[in-house]
Formats: sequence, structure tokens, C-alpha cells
Amino acid sequence: MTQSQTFPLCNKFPKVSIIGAGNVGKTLAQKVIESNLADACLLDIVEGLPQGIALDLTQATGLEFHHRSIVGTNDYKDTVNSDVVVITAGIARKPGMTRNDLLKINAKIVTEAAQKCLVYSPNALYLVITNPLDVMTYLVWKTTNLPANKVVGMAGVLDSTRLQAFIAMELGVSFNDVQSMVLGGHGDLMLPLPRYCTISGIPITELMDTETIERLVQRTRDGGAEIVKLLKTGSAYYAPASSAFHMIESVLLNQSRLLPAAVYLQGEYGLKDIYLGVPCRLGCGGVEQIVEINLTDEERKILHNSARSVRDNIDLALEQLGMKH
Ligand code: TXD
Repeated sequence: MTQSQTFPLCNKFPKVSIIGAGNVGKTLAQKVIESNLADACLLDIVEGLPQGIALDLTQATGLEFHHRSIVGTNDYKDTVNSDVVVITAGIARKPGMTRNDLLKINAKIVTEAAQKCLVYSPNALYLVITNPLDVMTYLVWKTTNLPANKVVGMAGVLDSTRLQAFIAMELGVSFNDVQSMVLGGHGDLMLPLPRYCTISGIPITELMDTETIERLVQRTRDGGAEIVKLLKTGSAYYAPASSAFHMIESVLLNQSRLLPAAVYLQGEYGLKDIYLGVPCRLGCGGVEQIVEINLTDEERKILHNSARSVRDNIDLALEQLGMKH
């Protein structure tokens, strides 16, 4: 090599910081590095936990043949210059516990985590996962003062993939041929939309009777609780981590995928000043477009019911945090 030889410029690899090294956080971290999507920083309040997971994952690097690195830490400084910050920190649902029971504890954890990350990564996209999802996403937006397109919540992709799985299992068709759409808050009042579910373009209403569809819709509504009951400790994490990964990929690779996610509504669907699950386009600019689809009177009623419940909890959480609405 001579002095005059130049190397191609190495662009900085994207960085994803994940706050909370629990089941969802560590599974997501593994997906992020092993797919070569980005370097990861895994942070938790428990000393040793993120460091141990990061070391374990690092030791698998040669076998998994990827080129990304992971740091485990308890110090927010290590999250510096993240492109995406994912917040999973909090307490997971226990059997018999509703998502809203988690409200009080998680509101404090999530808002503190977001504010600490903001100091080191003011330009990142903030992806919220902690439950109750829509409320936590609103609180992150409200307490960080970030533009609404930079704060988004993950739930709709998970609820939709659950409905997709149930449809595929019922009909015995490939999961990949099923498209599904679930809107609304992440809870019992979510709005699965069978009218917008298709198998290779064929509406499911052509292939299943109403009773079957209603059964699958109900199983989707209870999708989280079904797994909590089976696991006995903790809640689902493989499909949640895959869902978050999907969204991060759309942002970092600027895929502009049309996905249901909790986004800030300013009049869309007749709703204002609330985070709720609706279809949006996700790209390198964050939430690039909110898509309004036609809803029947009944569907609109369910969406607004769901919004009312989210709104009540936002008010409660703001009160608990001593913040005026
Ligand atoms: O669709 C969705 N949005 C969801 C949401 C799907 C699945 C899980 N959902 C919720 O995500 C769940 O109800 C929880 O609120 C979060 C995280 O679920 P996970 O299953 O990962 O919970 P764990 O395993 O209990 O992990 C939580 C971690 C744990 O390691 C704690 O030590 C850590 O969060 N934690 C903190 N980290 C940093 N800072 C603080 N203050 C803190 N408090 C707890």
C-alpha cells in the first residue's frame, strides 16, 4: 500500500439504544445486531444484567457471522448519538393484571428514561413499547417536547401479526399471504378490521363465515392475555421484539412501510391530542404520513371508545406526574 492510496469512507453504522434489558429488550437487541441492521446499546437499571447479556451476545458474534457490536450499560452516556431509542423499561404484566394497572409505575420509569436519553440523542426516533402503550407513548412525546413524528408506539404491528397468524392457522395458508390490520389502543378495546384483511388480495370475508372471523378477532383481542396465562411469569416477547424490529428496519432502511402504529393524532379520525394506533408510513423521517381509511359507523364507535379509555388514562397519568394536560 502506498501513501497515496485512499480507503472508501466508512459511513457511521446506525445505532439503536434499547432501554430495558428484559425479555423484549434483549430479544430485540439480538435481532438488531444479528441481522446487521445496527449497533446496539442495551441499558437497564439492574447492574450487571445488560453487561452480561451484551457479553453473551458478543461471544456469539463469530458463530452468527455478523458485524455489529453491542454494549451493555447502566449509564445513559453510552446511548449517545443513537438513531433510534427504544423504550421497553418497566414492569411487565402479571397474570390477572390489566395493562392499566401498570400505569402508575411505568409512567415514571418511561418518562425519566426518555428525558435522560434525550440529552444524548436529541435527533433520534423514539419507539415506545412499555405498557400501557398508547399512554406511555403520549407521555414520552409530552415530556420530551419532541416533534410528534419522532415519537411512535409499537402495538398495531403486534396485534396485526397475531390476527395474521390466527387467520393463517385457521385456513392452513401461508402466513406470508395474509395481510391484516388492527387499529385502536393496545388493549381489550382494540379495533381489528376483518374488512381490510386479505389473503393474496382476497378479502377474508369471502373465505370465512362471520362466526369464525369473530372468534379470531376475539382471540386477537385476548392475544396478550393468552400468552401471559401460559407463561405464568412475564408476557410475550418474541412477536413483540419482531414487531419492533420491523418498525426500526422501516426507519433505518427508509422503507416507508405502511404499518399500524400509535401516532399523535391532530384531527385524523375525528380525534385530537392523543396517541392511538392507526396506519402510518414509517421512514427515515419517522412518522411520514398518517393514513386515514374509511370506517363504518360501528368501527368508528369502537375506535372512539378505545380513544376515550386511552384519554382517561393519559389524564390520570398526567395528574400522577403532576403535569397539567
Ligand atoms: O405491544 C406492546 N407494546 C407490548 C408491550 C408487547 C409486549 C410487552 N409489552 C410491555 O413492554 C410490557 O408490558 C412491559 O411494560 C414492557 C417490557 O416487557 P418485558 O417482557 O421486556 O418486561 P421485563 O422482562 O420485565 O423487562 C423490563 C426491564 C427489566 O429488565 C427491568 O430491570 C427494566 O425493564 N427496568 C428499567 N430499566 C431502566 N430504567 C428503569 N427505571 C427500569 N425499571 C425497570
